[in-house]
Amino acid sequence: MTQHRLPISQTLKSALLLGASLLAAPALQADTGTQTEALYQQHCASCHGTDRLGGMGPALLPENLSRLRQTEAEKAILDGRPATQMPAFGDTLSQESVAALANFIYQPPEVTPVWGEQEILNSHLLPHPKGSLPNEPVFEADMMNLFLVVEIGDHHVTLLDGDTMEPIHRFESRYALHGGPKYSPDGRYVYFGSRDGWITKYDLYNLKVVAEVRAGINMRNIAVSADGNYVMAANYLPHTLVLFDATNLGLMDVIPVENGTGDSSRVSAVYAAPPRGSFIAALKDIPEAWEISVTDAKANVRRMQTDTWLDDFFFDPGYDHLIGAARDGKHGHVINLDTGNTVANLPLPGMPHLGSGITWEYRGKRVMATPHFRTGAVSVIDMDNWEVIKTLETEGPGFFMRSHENSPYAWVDVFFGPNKDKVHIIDKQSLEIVKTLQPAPGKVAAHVEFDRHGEKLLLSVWDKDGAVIVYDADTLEEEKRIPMNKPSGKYNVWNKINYEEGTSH
Ligand code: DHE
Repeated sequence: MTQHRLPISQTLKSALLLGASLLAAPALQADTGTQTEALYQQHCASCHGTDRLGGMGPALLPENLSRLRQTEAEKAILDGRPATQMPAFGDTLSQESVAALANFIYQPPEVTPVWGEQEILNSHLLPHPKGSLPNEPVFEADMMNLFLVVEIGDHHVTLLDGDTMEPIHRFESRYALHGGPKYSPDGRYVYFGSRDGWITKYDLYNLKVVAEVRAGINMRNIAVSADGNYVMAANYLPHTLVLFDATNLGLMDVIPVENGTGDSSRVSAVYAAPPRGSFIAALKDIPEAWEISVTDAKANVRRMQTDTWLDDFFFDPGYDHLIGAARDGKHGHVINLDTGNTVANLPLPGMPHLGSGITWEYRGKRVMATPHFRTGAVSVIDMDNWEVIKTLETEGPGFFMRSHENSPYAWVDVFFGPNKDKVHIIDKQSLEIVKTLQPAPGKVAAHVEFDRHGEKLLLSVWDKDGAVIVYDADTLEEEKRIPMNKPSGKYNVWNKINYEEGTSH
């Protein structure tokens, strides 16, 4: 079932504007910059904004389009986008005009766009304020064993019953969700973040979007505080962290991200640090890590200077240390979060993807494991002395790693290269690969999430004509395939709200 977030009047207005633009005077040929801009204003601005910052459609700025090839953008203009309101312009515009338009949207605007307090406040949508919807779920299921599956192929989310592995509901999301959705501590609400800066709060009891706000123009991810009171957004554009009250997504604070001498930085990501009652932010352009706490409705920043630029964080279970990947792609730095000092420097030569690391008990001690973006390897690290105890060779660089406390196995995909359709299964005690699956030859197989009990797991076939595959976690046998449109991440309510050791947080 598709659900539209915009108030009807706004949707109608946009549709009328779009209709008017399509009926406008004969299409211009775009042979100068001015003509292309005029074409943009005529055909695109009603949905994507006169300033390209987005509206009903996504923002069309180079930062936001970095993941879409220009030829794909041309195709979208020519053919439209199925399951969205993007129409086909193939009959209206010449091939040259389409190419000129596609080129235009990849150029930076003359004036750097602004997204400050006023823009954030103006974007706020509150269709169902707290307390206005019933407190009982509208369907029957173990509410702790629900999964959300993000389908990036057509920007939808599917809600799955984790006992029956049957879809319960499917709804439209904002364009290009990225990073894990974050649940409220009781599991009733979930917060999604889109690359375009939208935060959506969704009520899983009532299957409705209850609040939305746009935190930035190009956002990385969001985090929800352990007490469930706050949501924080990390932006690339502008260089800000933004704090909201989690109840209705009301704006609380905009934090400019800069060092003592006024150099500003993109924020790579923000994470909740539950035992510390704080947020931790990774900064892309200045060698600092930030710890942010909230007092009297304001964010307070504690700066930790780091030896180098650190990205992509992982934390030990007590949140005493953070492990960050150095920009050189060859090291992991371990920072003591109380002192801010670097306590270890790990050789991790293949650009580790620490964000997808997991931990488990191995011979009486805790280890963490991470795949690498550039090398076909999984590093296993002793978390007592921060030494790499094993480097497992895989059939190519991986993206995501997963396990569950109740499972003897860890799963890692081979996301890049000729073996992108393979997934390795690692025995957590022998530290050996015991099985390699190739569920859909030629198609990327990636990202696993277990059910709350660790008995079954879901794996994505990352394709428009894809599926989520259900496996038995012990026998490793396939049980069924649920067709989906480029399913990416899967997120189990219980595992997330209990900070299960085998999954991301
Ligand atoms: Fe992600 C999580 C960074 C590209 C899919 N990704 C994250 C997180 C970070 C991150 C910091 C953790 C935040 C969180 O969950 O709150 N990702 C980056 C990058 O820097 C990188 C390499 C480049 C970029 O342009 O952003 C990148 N990521 C991708 C993709 O290409 C993926 C495969 C497809 C997509 O949707 O863009 C992708 N990233 C994901 C997913 C998660 C994620 C599915 C959540 C994983 C989870 O299980 O929690």
